[in-house]
Amino acid sequence: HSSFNWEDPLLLSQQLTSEERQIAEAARAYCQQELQPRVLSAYREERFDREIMTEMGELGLLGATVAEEYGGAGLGHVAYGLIAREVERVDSGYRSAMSVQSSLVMYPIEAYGSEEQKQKYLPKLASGEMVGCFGLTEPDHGSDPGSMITRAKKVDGGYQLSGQKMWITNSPIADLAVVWAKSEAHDNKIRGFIVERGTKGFSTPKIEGKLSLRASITGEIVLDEAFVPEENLLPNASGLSGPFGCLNKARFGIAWGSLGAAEFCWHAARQYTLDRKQFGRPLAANQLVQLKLANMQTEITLGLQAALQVGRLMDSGNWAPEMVSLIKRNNCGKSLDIARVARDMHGGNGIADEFGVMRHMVNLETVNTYEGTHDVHALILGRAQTDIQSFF
Ligand code: TGC
Ligand code: FAD
Repeated sequence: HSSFNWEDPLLLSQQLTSEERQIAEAARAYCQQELQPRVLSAYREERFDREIMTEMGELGLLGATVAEEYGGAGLGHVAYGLIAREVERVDSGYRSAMSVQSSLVMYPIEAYGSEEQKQKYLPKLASGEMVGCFGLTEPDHGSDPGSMITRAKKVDGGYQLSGQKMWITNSPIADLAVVWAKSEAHDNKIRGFIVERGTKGFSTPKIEGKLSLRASITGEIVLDEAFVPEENLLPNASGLSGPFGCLNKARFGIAWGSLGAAEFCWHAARQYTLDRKQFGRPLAANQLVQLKLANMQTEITLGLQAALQVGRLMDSGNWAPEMVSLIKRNNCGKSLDIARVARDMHGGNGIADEFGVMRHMVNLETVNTYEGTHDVHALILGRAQTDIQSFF
């Protein structure tokens, strides 16, 4: 038999193509060299550095799955997942900025947009020259976005949008927003609109005081009779399947990304308990500590295998949204548990921001909540196996 690789127990890297391995290595080098040194002060100061988007764009990390003719990288889903894992190994907030741009802004424009919209926006979003955001959640409608009250009223030459979106990643710095609203001219169906910065009646106040995801910028979108020209309506999406089509992609990336954060915490807990001595020997010499490390290793390894399998199925077109719910829910929940245990294993040092584990822990509280909470994904999976919908 061959020797056991504790960091990659089931040899995930051997299951990747050489292109996928190269992408993961390039992403890791950037993230460790350029993002890791910035994250501590960004988190302390609740600051997102805008130039990160330009840097990611230069490296081809934005719109990984978007076609090359529109400036994307034309890669498969597994490659996208590997990028998310490397970015989130540093911070979930940086991965959020990347996910929103790639899956929630570029993807809908590519999948539902007109040729003119694709040519106008995608290359600039891919290079990081433009930043986008995705407005679905409202103050009173989160898990149940179908009940949204944001409205599009038909007017001469376009639409007038009114309403409020809440908890929107990137909104305060966004050059454009993909906003979902019920359109009176389309039987009150949910439609997607590209709203550009500078539109009268469009503003994006920043949400202050987050205890989680502090290195990501979050805001509202306020629409006060904001005029959107006809050509900025996404022509090929109607109903909730429009925004959910984007969420499938983003949730898939999060399933990989959250495990990147968990891996950071696992590796940190292993090294810390090897280095730190109590009662005259390393903490890692204790059975209780080794049990925790073995649990972390097992859950991360199984979670990565599941994410890889879903990625392969997505690339071959043989997938269902419930598969994505299963891995988003499990991997985020397990990552949050792992971060909490790693925090504990660091003792008092675990609460200091320099050690990074508590930052990951509080970030993962958001990751477990957004894009469908842990429990909402359980309800999706429950419905799919009982044929009984528990929510209305
Ligand atoms: P339901 O009756 O289930 O479905 C309504 C219509 O939507 C279609 N659909 C999907 N289509 C594609 N993919 C999916 N995953 C889909 N899920 C549903 C469905 O086929 C149907 O289509 P049609 O044509 O028949 O009308 O709708 P419901 O209202 O009962 O849904 C309930 C529930 C719980 C499933 C859903 O609302 C839900 O998933 N809630 C969670 C909301 C959520 O995830 N919000 C995310 C906001 S964005 C965000 O958090 C970004 S953070 C990013 C970051 O910073 O990284
Ligand atoms: P609620 O829906 O009010 O849920 C509260 C609790 O009730 C949860 O525990 C939930 O699981 C539970 N619950 C809800 N319904 C049921 C039920 N039927 N049965 C049992 N339990 C239930 N949204 C965007 O559109 N774009 C973004 O870019 C974006 N970025 C975000 C960034 C951050 C930092 C955060 C925190 C959120 C972001 N969101 C974004 C919003 C996010 O998607 C929502 O917070 C999430 O969908 C949950 O909605 P809610 O907060 O309204 O909670």
